[in-house]
Amino acid sequence: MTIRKTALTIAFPLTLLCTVAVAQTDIAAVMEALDADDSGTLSEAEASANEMIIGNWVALDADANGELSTDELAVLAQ
Ligand SMILES: [Ca+2]
Ligand SMILES: [Ca+2]
Repeated sequence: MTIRKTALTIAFPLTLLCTVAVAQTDIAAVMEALDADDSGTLSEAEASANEMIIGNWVALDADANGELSTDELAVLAQ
């Protein structure tokens, strides 16, 4: 049971990424809400407040620079 539950937990956020449509305006709102230092990008610490973003951190951080730009977040809106 434990193994099955873990597999589901891993698979679910990826499914969410593909199926949930997030409006572009929501991406801007998410960025504004989470960007605690107003740098215009999300650090891993800032993103940790959002389970969906931190759960897909590696996939979202396309250039692997340790920060999420609005463009990288916009993947959630496609
Ligand atoms: Ca920031
Ligand atoms: Ca990045």
